[in-house]
Amino acid sequence: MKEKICVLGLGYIGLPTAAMFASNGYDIVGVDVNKNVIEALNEGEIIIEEPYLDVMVREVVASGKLKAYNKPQIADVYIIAVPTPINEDKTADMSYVISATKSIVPLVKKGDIIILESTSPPGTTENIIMPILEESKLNVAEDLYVAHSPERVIPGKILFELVENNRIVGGINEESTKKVKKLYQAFVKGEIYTTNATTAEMCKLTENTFRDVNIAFANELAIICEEMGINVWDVIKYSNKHPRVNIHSPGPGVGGHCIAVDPWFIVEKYPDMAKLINLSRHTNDNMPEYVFGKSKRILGSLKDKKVTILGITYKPDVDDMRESPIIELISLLEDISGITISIYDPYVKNYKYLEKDVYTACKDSDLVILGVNHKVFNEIDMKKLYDNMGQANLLDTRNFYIEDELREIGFNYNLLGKGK
Ligand code: SAJ
Repeated sequence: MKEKICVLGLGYIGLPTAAMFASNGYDIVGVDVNKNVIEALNEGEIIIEEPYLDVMVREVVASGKLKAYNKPQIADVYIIAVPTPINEDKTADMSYVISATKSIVPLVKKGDIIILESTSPPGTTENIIMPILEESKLNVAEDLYVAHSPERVIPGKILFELVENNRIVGGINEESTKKVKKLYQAFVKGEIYTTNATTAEMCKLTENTFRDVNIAFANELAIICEEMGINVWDVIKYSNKHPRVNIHSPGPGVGGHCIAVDPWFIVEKYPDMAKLINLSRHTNDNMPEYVFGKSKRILGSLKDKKVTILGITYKPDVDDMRESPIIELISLLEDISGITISIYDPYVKNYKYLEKDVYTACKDSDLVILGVNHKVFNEIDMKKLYDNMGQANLLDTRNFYIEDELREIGFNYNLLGKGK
């Protein structure tokens, strides 16, 4: 008999996980506090965009394997996949994890499995989840199996990566780790590595912090190379020919709900020790401001100018705008008096300044900023775009264009990380 699973939180991680277990024959109850999510799901619909997820959800809802509710239902396994957003003061907001855990206290029974999937500060499983579960009057360490098993999937490839990626499971004891590993083996084809709960929590944070620190290094190089009058993209390209060097790419900042957030969870716990991590976060957070400054330098002044932005999502080829650094850039531009802002992003359906057509967006523009390198931007007729602009200034923050081609058309081409 397969266990019945209750998944709390039907967002970017909870929903694909629920659908994946359901399509492997498990009975799943999905729980969310958002009425729209539940109503849509019970009709077989989803309200987030993720390739193939709609098809999978439609199938498992139609077959009765996945049902959504607004409150947890009795089950054998509870997977907590609620958000852990960041507070104003850069500490983790654990209120959703706490209330989700509290909501299952009246339901848990001896032998149940409780898994925290939400990315959380180190110590959460032992210091937050376990004490709440104690309120059930069960002996948590003996009667329940509790573990942290972080997801590592990348938006846009979630279903593929859920199956193929290696996974970590960290239990509060060996029995918990074993049980949870066995459960995920239902669909995970990658290796499942086992450890303790706090190590698993720290691994998840470390992976994203690794990216953040490396991106900060690339961004710092970009600023230095610009000052030096050379091209950072060449420096990185040639340095990466060394067999043991792999420098990341600079850009207008780091977005998304992981890399820009997770390092803070380490800083929060060890503020005096996490110096490099803290500095890297600040370096990356400062990039929209740097791009803003470069835009000002290109035009002399942004006052009364028209600026067009191509791409506002946090990374290419997705519709996801969470923590997008381009949104921060837009808010800096908005403070300039008399400025006109227009945006073209075929992935985004609803946002201010959005134009449906790229040439209209660039009409009479003084500066085009490439914010995100969506592949579809290759289809833009750059000559036509040039003809539409007022002054043909272009700022490429992603090393997307071929400089010589744009210069030949007549553009004043500027590249983030390249000095004059
Ligand atoms: N970026 C750069 N330079 C780079 C690489 C990325 O500026 O060299 C920027 C991107 O433009 C973007 C941001 O960083 O704004 C993050 O993008 P990403 O595609 O690298 O990562 P995410 O946030 O979509 O997903 C990450 C992944 N983590 C790692 O690669 C270590 C994913 O595997 C995690 O599951 C996910 O975070 C998560 O949920 O934690």
